This record gives sequence, C-alpha cells and structure tokens, in this order.
Amino acid sequence: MSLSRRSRSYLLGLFAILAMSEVPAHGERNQEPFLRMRTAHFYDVTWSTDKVKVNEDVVIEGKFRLFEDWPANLPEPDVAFLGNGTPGPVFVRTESWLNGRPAIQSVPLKIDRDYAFKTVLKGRIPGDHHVHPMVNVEGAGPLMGPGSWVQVAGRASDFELPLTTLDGTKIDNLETWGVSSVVGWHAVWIVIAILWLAWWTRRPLLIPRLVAIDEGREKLLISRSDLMAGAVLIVLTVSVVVIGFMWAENTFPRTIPLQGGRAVVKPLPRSQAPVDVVVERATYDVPGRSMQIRASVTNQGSRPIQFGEFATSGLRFVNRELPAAMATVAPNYPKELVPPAGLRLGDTTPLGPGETRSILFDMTDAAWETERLTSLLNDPDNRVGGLLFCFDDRGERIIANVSGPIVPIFKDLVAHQGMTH
Ligand SMILES: [Cu+2]
Repeated sequence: MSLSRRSRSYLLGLFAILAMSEVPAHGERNQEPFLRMRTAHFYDVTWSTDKVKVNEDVVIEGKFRLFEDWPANLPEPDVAFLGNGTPGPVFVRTESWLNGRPAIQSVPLKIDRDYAFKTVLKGRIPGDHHVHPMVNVEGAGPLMGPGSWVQVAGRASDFELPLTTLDGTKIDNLETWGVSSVVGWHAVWIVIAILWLAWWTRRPLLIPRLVAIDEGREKLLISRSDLMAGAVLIVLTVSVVVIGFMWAENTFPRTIPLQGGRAVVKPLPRSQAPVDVVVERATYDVPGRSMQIRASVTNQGSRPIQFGEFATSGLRFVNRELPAAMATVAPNYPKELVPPAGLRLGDTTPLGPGETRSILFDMTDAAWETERLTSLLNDPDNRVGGLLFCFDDRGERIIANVSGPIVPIFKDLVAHQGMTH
C-alpha cells in the first residue's frame, strides 16, 4: 500500500503549508464571545518592550473595566487574581499591582468599575511569546486582555531568580533553592521502602501464601526474623521522622506559611461627566463582516463630545478622523488589534452638553471573523458589549458602556441601516 507519487507530493505540500503558516494565537480566540465582550474590557495596555534577554524585565501596564452587563451565567468577580496570559512559564511574574496596591493575593473586584494594573515579567525561556494581561475570576476562568509579541533572547540555563528572605537569608536562585534537600529526603524514604519490599519479595509470593492460608498454616508465613525486621523498621522510621523534624526546625527556625488571605483594592474613581448609551438596534451583517449599532447617546457632561473608539474583546475600532483618538494608539500597539477601517459614524457633529441624539456606529472588518467573534450569533444570549471612548473638546476622555442584543443579517441583499439616514 504505497502512496502514489501524486498524493505523496500533495501531502508534502500540505505539510509544507502547515509548517510555514504562523500560529498566531494560543487559544485566546477560542474563548466564547460573551466572555470576551462582556467581562473584563482591557484598555490603555502597554508593553514596555518587545525584546528582552533572559533575566530582563518587561512591564505590562494598563486598565480594565469589569463590564456593567456581566453575563448572568458567570459568577461575579468576588475573587479575582491578576495574572498574565503566556504560553507556559516562559516568564516569571516578579511584581503585580492593582491601583498601586500589591496584588500578590486575590482581591474582590467591583462590576462597572475600572482598575489600573501593572505586572513585571522577567524573561525565563527564550522564544517569541504572545503576552497578554489577564484577570482570573473564580468560577469564570481566565479573562484575557490584548496580546503582543515579546521576544526573549539568550539561554534558558542563564536564568536566575535571586532573593533575600525576611530573615536575611540570601537565595542565589529560587528555581533550584531547596531542591537538593527535597531530593535527599525523598531518597532516604525510597531506600527504606525498597529495603522493606525486598525483605518480603525475596520469598514465595502470592499463590504459595494463599495456599498456606487455605490450608490453615498461616503461622508459617511470618517468621521470628520477620518480626525482628518489622521492629527494626518501626524504630528506624520513627527515628528518621524525629531527626528530620529536628533538622528542619534547626535549619529553618522561622517559617511563614504561604499567605492565602484576600487583599482589598479600591476601584478607580468614576467619571464625573458620564455619557449614557442606550442601544436601539445592533446588527451584524454576516457576509459584509460589519457590525452596526444605532444608539441613543446622552452627553451628561458640560462640554461637547466626539466619539473616538469602540473597544471590544481586545479589538480597537478607532475613529481615524479624530486626532485625539488616534493619539491614543501607540506606534508599537499590535496592528492586528486595530482594524484599519476603524469606527465610522453616521453623524460626526459633536454631541453638545445635555444633548441626546440617535447615532449610528459602524465597525466593519474581517477581524470579526478572524477573532471568531461572530460565533456570538450562535449563543443563546447573543448580546454585544464594548466600551465607547468619547473625547470632549479639551481632549478629556469619557468611557461609556455599550451593550444590547444583536441581530444577525445573513443576506447580502438586505439593505443596511444607511449611513446617511
Ligand atoms: Cu495570545
């Protein structure tokens, strides 16, 4: 059964394509859209560098808002933990901060509030790694922010994690510290276990012993020397435990258990000039890969505002016509997360103080498909969620929540809600 030449070359070609094609993600796109659109919205995320050596730091900073329209099927973020989404332990997180407070422990977080985070990651294993900020919520799982590529250069064997403990003990490398005593104590117990097993296995085993019991001669099975060996082993085991305890107490006189308590972090203050967005109709045009949201927007502030960005699931639909909004996109921000057409508005006149107007927001891009967000149309709860970034005439930013049910449009021929209506 040999493959024909043709099918062989076909297979080779297929493998070549598979080998060449980049694998750009590590699972973040497989998260359900409701998880990505209606839980933690990350914004202002920055990566201090895209290239480090082993032992060098990359600092990830930014903010996230826990969305107002939190999915009903998820537990609320009463226990949350700040982490990082990376492919395995390729970095070591040496610092975690939430609103300037240490976030080493889990914290309860509040829905519809914003938090500023900072994590410091130290390069450990060389390679090109996609690095995301992440919040783990008990019961809801990991909520990922946007990802950027960070290259770690050098050799993994050069990695070091030195530390000085509270009592002044200097640890050269936390990666290997204490490993020898763990191995040593395991070895002691393994030797004892092997001796004990060997003592019994050197004699006839299961079947002869069963026969002896069946014949009522079980007294033959345990000899005087067996009893002696058992007694020696009891004495040896108890002595090893006592000696081990004394050794540990002596070597490490002060030990503090891992701290399992909860920290408390206050959310960032709310905006003083809120913008209210009430979604009137949201549609997703499946063939056109276009999301359109018609919403009634009320400016409750005292200055006119314009709309600069719609952010959802790490994607940033930025209004290219608004310089204040474009200025927030750093040159090194991952390009694939900033769709080129951006946010287009049905009406670009600024919204005056106290004014309410129905405005059409248009976000058209293949990213809806490539980021697999369109599978939200198959959800039993198909609601869209995101943040609308508004800018007043002084460039001040106000962040509004946008959420509502979304209706798919499957036919190309159906008229869009016109941009000019
Ligand atoms: Cu990623």
